[in-house]
Amino acid sequence: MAWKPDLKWSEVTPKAAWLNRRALMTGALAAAGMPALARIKANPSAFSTDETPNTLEEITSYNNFYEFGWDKGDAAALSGNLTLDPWSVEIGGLVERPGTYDLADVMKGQPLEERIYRLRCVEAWSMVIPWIGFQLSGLLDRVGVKPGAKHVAFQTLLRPEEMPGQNGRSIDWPYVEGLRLDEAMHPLTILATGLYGEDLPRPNGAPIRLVVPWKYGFKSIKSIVKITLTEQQPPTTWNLLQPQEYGFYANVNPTVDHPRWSQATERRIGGGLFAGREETLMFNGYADQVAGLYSGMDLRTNY
Ligand SMILES: Nc1nc2c(c(=O)[nH]1)N[C@H]1C(S)=C(S)[C@@H](COP(=O)(O)O)O[C@H]1N2
Ligand SMILES: [Mo]
Repeated sequence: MAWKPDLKWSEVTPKAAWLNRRALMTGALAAAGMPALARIKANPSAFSTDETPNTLEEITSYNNFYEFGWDKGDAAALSGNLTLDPWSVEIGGLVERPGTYDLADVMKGQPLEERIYRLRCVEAWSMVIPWIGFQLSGLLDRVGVKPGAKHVAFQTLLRPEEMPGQNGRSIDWPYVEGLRLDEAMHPLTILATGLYGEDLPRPNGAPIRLVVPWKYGFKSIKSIVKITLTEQQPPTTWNLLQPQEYGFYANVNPTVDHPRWSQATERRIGGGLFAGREETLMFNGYADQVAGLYSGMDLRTNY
């Protein structure tokens, strides 16, 4: 996959499509009864892919967000009432400065960048999303990681009154995820607070979510309220649910199939009915950056 420095989504997208998207976006926001949001100032990044991003419509209407239901359209249909303000994140465990930080404080001093990343769901579909966010490492450095910490645990908001899917019992809520500390500190790992130059839409995990582009999408936990530095590997929702199918690592790997389907290829959302499937790339195309994190590990057993 090609890497080009300093690309913005407006530069990799044909102008007409860009203008259409802007119109559509404003329309979509108005339809949802939301005021047009202020543009976020974010710097371009050398980590961005030059692939054409999916449309805002695609990115906000085809979602996995089980807190709102099991269908791809449930988050778009049912997340409109989720209260985003006030929002705070409890940061604790093995850190020097534990506490409950409100969202503005979490973001304080962290340089916002646009990161156009590939997203590969374990269900074998994919998108390209122009996130806005900052490196998780910046936040971890600020709160101060204590020497014994080896992992980072994340937790999504638990609020069944506003998240109807949480009234179902098939998942043990809240949704939890985790990373090894070196994965969390990797420059590709971001906390996203926006996309397409605006605040993060609710279906995508507003107001703040993790994005780890070389792992299957389920690792990129949405609507985070708690971050805990731990020594032990933390429990993770899909691993708890189906340990034979979903591991802790969940690195995108075309050579290790899911027990029920192949992971060798993927369907790009928006590619059209007759678009062919694309080859899935090792570490979702980020092998040059992250393969070293797993040297000496058997990726077949550590799936
Ligand atoms: N809290 C929470 N985070 C979640 C999920 C979820 O259901 N709940 N779904 C995951 C899955 S399976 C995927 S593929 C991505 C989808 O992110 P997107 O909707 O922004 O494309 O979010 C991940 N994060
Ligand atoms: Mo997913």
